[in-house]
Amino acid sequence: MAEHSYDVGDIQVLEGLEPVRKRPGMYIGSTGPRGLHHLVYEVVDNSVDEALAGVCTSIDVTICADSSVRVVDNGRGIPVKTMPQYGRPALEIVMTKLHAGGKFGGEGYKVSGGLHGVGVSVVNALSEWLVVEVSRDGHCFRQKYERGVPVGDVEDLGETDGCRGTTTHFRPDPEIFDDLNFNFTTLSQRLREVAFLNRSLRITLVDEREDAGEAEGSAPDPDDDDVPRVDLDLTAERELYLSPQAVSGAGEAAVSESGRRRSDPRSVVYCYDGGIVDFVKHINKHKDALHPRVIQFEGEESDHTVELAMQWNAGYNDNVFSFANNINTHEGGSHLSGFRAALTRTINDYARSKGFLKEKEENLSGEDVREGLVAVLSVKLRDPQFEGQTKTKLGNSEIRGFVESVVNQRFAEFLEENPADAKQIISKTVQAAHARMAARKARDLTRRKSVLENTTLPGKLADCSIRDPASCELYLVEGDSAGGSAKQARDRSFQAILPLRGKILNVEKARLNKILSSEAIQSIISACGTGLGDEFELGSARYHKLIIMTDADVDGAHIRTLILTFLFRNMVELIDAGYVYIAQPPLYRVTHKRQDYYAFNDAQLEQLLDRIGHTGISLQRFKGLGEMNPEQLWETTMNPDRRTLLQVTVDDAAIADEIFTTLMGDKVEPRRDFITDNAKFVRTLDV
Ligand code: 0RA
Repeated sequence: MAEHSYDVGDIQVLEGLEPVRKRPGMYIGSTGPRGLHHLVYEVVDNSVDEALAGVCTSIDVTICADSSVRVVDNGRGIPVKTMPQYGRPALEIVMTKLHAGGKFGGEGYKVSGGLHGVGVSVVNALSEWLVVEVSRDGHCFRQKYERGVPVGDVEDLGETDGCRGTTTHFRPDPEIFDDLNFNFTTLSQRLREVAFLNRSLRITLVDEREDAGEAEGSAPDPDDDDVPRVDLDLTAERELYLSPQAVSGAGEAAVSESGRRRSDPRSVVYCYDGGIVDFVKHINKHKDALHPRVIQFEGEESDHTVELAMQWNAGYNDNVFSFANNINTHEGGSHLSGFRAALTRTINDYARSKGFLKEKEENLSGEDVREGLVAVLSVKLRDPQFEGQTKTKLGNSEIRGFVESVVNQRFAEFLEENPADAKQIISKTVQAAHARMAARKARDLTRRKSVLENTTLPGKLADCSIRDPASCELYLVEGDSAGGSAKQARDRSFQAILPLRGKILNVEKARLNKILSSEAIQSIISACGTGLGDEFELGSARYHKLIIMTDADVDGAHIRTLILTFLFRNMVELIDAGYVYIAQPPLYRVTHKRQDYYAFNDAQLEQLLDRIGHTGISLQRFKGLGEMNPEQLWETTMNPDRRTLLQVTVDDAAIADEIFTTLMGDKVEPRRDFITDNAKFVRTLDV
């Protein structure tokens, strides 16, 4: 290690990273899996900034065997010349000084990723070691750091053959992070999104870990809570619907249970010459498009750009994804409002002028025109302001008018120039309006009816006695007999039981008015107390835990999926608020020397039998919840001190939509493929 002295300015620089190690959460959100993955996004975003500047065409990400990550780009390379004001090379300053906002190094950038843009120095501070190599000005340079502190100066490694770029290789610090298990799927999904948003940028991800699948199994989900969660990502989803017990994080045993997913590729390459048009095609892949081509516009003005790709399908959902500087603006913002306003206005103007809407008919609503719409809206701007609870709402007000005028003008042109497509789109929205009016009538009816009956609670509900929603739980239970067991098993002070008879309606194939006529759905809505759609009120929720409890068999998985589909499509706020959970009933009971042991899946059972021995035991396999006596059900599945609940989260609405469309939509082929592809993961099911 080279000794070298620092002047006063340098000491400041070094101290600069201390707060990052003291309070990592302030910079990367958490030190759990989410924060860990954030490190990679931060480094990649710096490379993407080079791509945005038009000087980088490929980014290669490698998860190495020692849980370090290497990111290689062919951008300009981080500058290395000595900065007069610091007397140190720019590279060292970039890597060791916190710089809030704005890009270092002058005018190189038009725009830059705002949310993750805490700077690569934060990654450096939180890495056990980091090595950066820069090829620039015909030479290759390198500097190493430990926990953010340079271990020696920038070295000149000699001439290069003219290639350029930056390689950042770092190992997250185990003193900071709970565990270093990068999740291949999580990283690949984000990288795919980045590739969609940056046309023709080639991004690769390679996993060099010995047992890539195994490592993945122990960190399926980049979240930090103690509560195990089930993200609706494609992989977790297999487990969610087909074998929830395989989702690790669900208590110790589940971690050891989750085996390697052999079908997970160890490397992927993403490169989309169609950019966000390919993104829309991808989302609509398994849906019936209403018009053959994806509608696409771009617009540019002084220092911001907008790109839009959209296509309607025959379904009933609205899938509009908005981005600002490649950041997914989950909470929307000014760009999204500009887009929505323009869409509604342009369609209404066109529908009126062509006689699709009669004079006396009311205007199509925003919801009407977005029925069946898949759109990706991507804006890039110099100084993005992110607001909102998760800092994913774009605040820049100037963007609204800009997006609105581009979409107004270009979409009106499109409709005029493509009358056949226009007709398809307009008829769809007019039908949606008619259905909306019918639904309103149906809703008014149910409301009046419940008023007459003088109670809004469903008759089958066995409510709890406590009234404070924060301590109350509602179990949605499959079938009357399981409902009966649950009623006996529960702690009636805070646990309410709602038995649901038979299959509930598949909302994926129905409009709201039909959905509302289903008895099971009505009872869920009224028990929740929140209302629905426009009238949804999270504050009126009667329970802060909604626990889906179904049998560990195919029917149970199906019912669980139906309930989740309904909640995702109609009451997603409950999921967002973290109120939705899945109960985990055991599959086996083993009695040994008068002691009862429970296993939630086959792997656990094997483990257990290895531990207590295979002789002199009695083994019971539960076919359904109804087979457990109330004490057993309480002890294993309902007792808050012992049970394991999986929390349902939707991190990526695009992926969740894809899953629900695949599983619950009209097309049989993709569903069959999905099920055949995933059948090998099914371990805890009675097929
Ligand atoms: C500062 C200034 C310039 C580029 C970069 C930093 C830069 C940072 C990273 C991080 C990963 N890859 C990167 N590539 C570049 C502008 C340099 C110029 O104008 O030549």
